[in-house]
Amino acid sequence: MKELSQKLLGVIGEAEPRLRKTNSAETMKPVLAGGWSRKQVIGHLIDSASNNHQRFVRAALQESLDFPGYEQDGCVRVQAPQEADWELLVSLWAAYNRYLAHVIAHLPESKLGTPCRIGTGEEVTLDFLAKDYLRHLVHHLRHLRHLVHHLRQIGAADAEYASA
Ligand code: NI
Repeated sequence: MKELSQKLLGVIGEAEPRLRKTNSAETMKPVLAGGWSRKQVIGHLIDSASNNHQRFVRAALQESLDFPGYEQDGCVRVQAPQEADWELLVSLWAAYNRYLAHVIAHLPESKLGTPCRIGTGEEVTLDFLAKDYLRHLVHHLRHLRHLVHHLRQIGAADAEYASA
């Protein structure tokens, strides 16, 4: 898991300064019309980190893991990241992920095959969950970035979405 841990640290190291530079008004606006703002996306990624933290640790301690899924829209609504400070969100998200990278690096090799069921999903292994965690994180970060690149290409550098 050392390699996955290093990749996670690399992704956070690359994204964190870019997120910190985001103009504060931009962090509140929907990234796409009707969708989540950057604050809500980071709030969602903090949920993902905390849920996966518990999955990883429990799966490493148990023979198998049955863990509830999480309702992403409900989680964001209840926690109201929209009203939280952007710096706080980014700092927590970055620090939580750096700690998770440490946890991932220490997951015992012998437990990577632990069968895990999340909500009503198919049975997967702890190894899969850890790799899938990074895939999900990268998916959301790419979504923010590619949108910006695309808007710049079409000459919309000053459009409301262009500050990721
Ligand atoms: Ni997601």
